[in-house]
Amino acid sequence: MTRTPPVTDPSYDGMTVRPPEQWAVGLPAIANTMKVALEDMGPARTATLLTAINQKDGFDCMSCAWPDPDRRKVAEFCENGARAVTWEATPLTVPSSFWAEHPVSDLEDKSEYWLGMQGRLVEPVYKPAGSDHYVPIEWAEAFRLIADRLRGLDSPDQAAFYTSGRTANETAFLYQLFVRAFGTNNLPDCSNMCHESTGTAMSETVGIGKSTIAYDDFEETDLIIVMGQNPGTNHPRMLTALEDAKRKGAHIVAVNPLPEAGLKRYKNPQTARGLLGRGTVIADQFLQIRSGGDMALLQAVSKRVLEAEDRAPGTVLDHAFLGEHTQGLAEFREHLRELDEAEVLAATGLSSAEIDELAERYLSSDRVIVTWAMGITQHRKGVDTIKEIINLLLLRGNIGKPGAGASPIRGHSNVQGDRTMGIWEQMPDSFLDALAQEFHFEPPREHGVDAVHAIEALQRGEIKVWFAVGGNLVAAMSDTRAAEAAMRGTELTVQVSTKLNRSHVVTGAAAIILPTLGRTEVDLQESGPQFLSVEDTVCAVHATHGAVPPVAPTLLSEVAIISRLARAVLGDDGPIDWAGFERDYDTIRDSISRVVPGFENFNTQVRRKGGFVLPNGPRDSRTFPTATGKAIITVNELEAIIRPEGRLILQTMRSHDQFNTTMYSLNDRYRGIHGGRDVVFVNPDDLAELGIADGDRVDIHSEWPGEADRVLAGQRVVSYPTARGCAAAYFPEANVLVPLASTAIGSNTPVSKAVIVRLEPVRA
Ligand SMILES: Nc1nc2c(c(=O)[nH]1)N[C@H]1C(S)=C(S)[C@@H](COP(=O)(O)OP(=O)(O)OC[C@H]3O[C@@H](n4cnc5c(=O)[nH]c(N)nc54)[C@H](O)[C@@H]3O)O[C@H]1N2
Ligand SMILES: Nc1nc2c(c(=O)[nH]1)N[C@H]1C(S)=C(S)[C@@H](COP(=O)(O)OP(=O)(O)OC[C@H]3O[C@@H](n4cnc5c(=O)[nH]c(N)nc54)[C@H](O)[C@@H]3O)O[C@H]1N2
Ligand code: SF4
Ligand SMILES: [Mo]
Repeated sequence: MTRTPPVTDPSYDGMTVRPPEQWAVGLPAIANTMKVALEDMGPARTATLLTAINQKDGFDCMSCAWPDPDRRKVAEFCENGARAVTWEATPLTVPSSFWAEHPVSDLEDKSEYWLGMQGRLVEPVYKPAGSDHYVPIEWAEAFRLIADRLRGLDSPDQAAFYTSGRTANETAFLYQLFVRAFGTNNLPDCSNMCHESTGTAMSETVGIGKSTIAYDDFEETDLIIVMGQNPGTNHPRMLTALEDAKRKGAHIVAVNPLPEAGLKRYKNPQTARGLLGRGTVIADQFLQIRSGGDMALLQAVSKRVLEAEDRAPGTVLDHAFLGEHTQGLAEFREHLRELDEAEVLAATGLSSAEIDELAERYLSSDRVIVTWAMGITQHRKGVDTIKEIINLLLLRGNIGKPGAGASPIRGHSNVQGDRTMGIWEQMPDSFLDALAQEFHFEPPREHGVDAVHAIEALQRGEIKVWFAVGGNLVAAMSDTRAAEAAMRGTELTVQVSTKLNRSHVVTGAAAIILPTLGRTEVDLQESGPQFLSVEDTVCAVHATHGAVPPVAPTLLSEVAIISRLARAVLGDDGPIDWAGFERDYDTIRDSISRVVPGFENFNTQVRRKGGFVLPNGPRDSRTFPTATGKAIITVNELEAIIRPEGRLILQTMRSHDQFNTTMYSLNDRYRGIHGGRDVVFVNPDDLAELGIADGDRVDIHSEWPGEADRVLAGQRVVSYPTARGCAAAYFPEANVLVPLASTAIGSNTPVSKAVIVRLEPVRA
């Protein structure tokens, strides 16, 4: 409570636009980190927290899912990690008087930035149907209200239970257990909007929807291809791994419509070289691809690999590997013979020479890693594109050997662990069987709704209660207006949260907010201090221990909230010992060790310094748990994005100073934007063609067949070196433009990276 929250947003009028930066991190990042942390938390709290983040006996950074190296430095975090910690661990709290002062209708006009800056939520609040105010209530009352509503439903499927990827393993396991014991598989999560395409593509082809590399593989590789990813902002410490790989002789290729600063040059703040020198060049080759062109690029490279094999039979492909571990090569070969180079060039916007160069790099490397994120998954053909990544890797045995593999880079710090723990609307029968055996009840088998299907079910009035552990679905979801209208149609929305966000003010008739502990806070239960665990993007599981006392004594942990809710809904006499779980989290881990493969002896393994790495068939032994036991080389029909005359393909992306729907500031330093977010980045040649100038204001119209335009009004045009025909704007604001029906084939992930738009100048 050392400061008062901002009453208004920083002024958007003061926005400045400068040329994009040519390198990432360096001194400005350190200066920024310390300034914000010291201002918000003061020196003592800052020192305690920043020395505990990502340390073996500390807490896991709650921001992204990037792994930690085995040898930890004193400061094992980045600017954005420190910002996430500061945002959560602010000593500022929302006072009881806040709720009387601010009607919900008033809060609706506030920005995410303003909402988040009000401080930590510390008491349960309830907005009765028909009222415009939340009022503080007791915990017991909150559980009773929710339980009454849930028990009053005609069917458990009339409720949906959302999860965001910050939820720890133990919490996620308990949550899905409660939801399934209640009787539904309606477990939509943020992953549905994120790496779902990865899970779908990899499960079908290699039998596991996760990275096939370990952290150390970055140090043993010859070539890393970074596709559709902006690590300088979204996984900042990946730049250190990329730099280390380069120092060991690896080459790096970046594939992106935007020349992101972090893909160009990195100034490592932990080395004198990085601070004082020119830094390290990251990408040896930068392929400025057109939005959605990756599938064509990958097919074209694979075709070149196959042609090299034709020229020198037996010397290019890894025949031993292909013969023993894969199927589908002949069909793939046949299919790529038909690939039309002109179509590839049109789809990618690249030259044949650029593609030749990438193919040569691939062919001259014995060990290749491909990493990717949202620039690949959030496309209509995202699943097929990832299958093409797998195809390319398989051709030369680049899965299941040191320094090689497929590595999706996950978003939220525990989004991967949540899936492992059963947060999925389609968990396989093997998991449900194990659950049944451990807890002596019959879990529902019918698949539940994912995020998009949940909104559609809400629209049809089929879902009446929305419960969320973390996240901010209303803002994160595609088609904001549709999502908001759908949410308003529910009878009750419940959010378990650390801080205020849009999902607390766009609610069902009745609404409840349950405040909870964050990762930074000590979690004290009857049996003593508890710890939780998380799984990072390369399948390493480790403990996370809170470092500072809770910001208020009234807070409950997420585990306590779920356990008490379960008792209120299901009663105390069932087969599941909810109170025991709350008392001692080791008992949750004991159950996990019997239900989830790879977690045997969980309590022992997780107590090892640094944790343990989950078994992974493809990585460890080239065992592919697919239907046939082989890795499957797939044939995928190329489908380019058709861009009508005078239209652009708009991607919605993150700025440097946000975490998804959470705003840390209105700056995007690397792209030269300061003090505002209402911008649209367009290539100068496209602007010339459209007769629009840098600095003009435009309304962005999104076109979808048979529907009225969706509009984001009044954006400032920024002339920017993005690929031709492609534009970019910030998520979540630009979510109003993404049609709900526009989803990736096979994964149902919203197509957030390819919205067909038209720019209409705003007349002064
Ligand atoms: N600081 C910070 N860290 C974060 C997050 C955050 O919001 N802030 N979010 C977390 C989460 S949940 C996630 S999922 C990750 C997201 O991490 P990213 O996937 O890096 O996030 P985006 O901002 O969506 O950026 C997508 C990148 O893909 C590129 N791209 C867009 N379309 C295409 C395409 O068609 N082809 C190719 N090759 N590239 C394309 C964009 O130019 C951009 O560089 O970050 C996580 N970490
Ligand atoms: N247009 C467009 N839309 C997108 C994307 C895009 O690139 N473009 N990206 C998509 C992606 S990749 C993702 S992952 C989703 C993200 O969707 P979500 O995960 O739903 O959204 P977040 O903004 O990460 O959620 C932030 C909120 O979580 C709560 N929170 C923070 N920490 C804790 C905690 O410890 N416990 C609890 N209980 N709550 C906490 C806070 O209240 C905070 O406001 O958005 C998706 N939407
Ligand atoms: S790279 Fe990601 S996990 Fe690591 S400190 Fe930075 S934000 Fe946190
Ligand atoms: Mo994500």
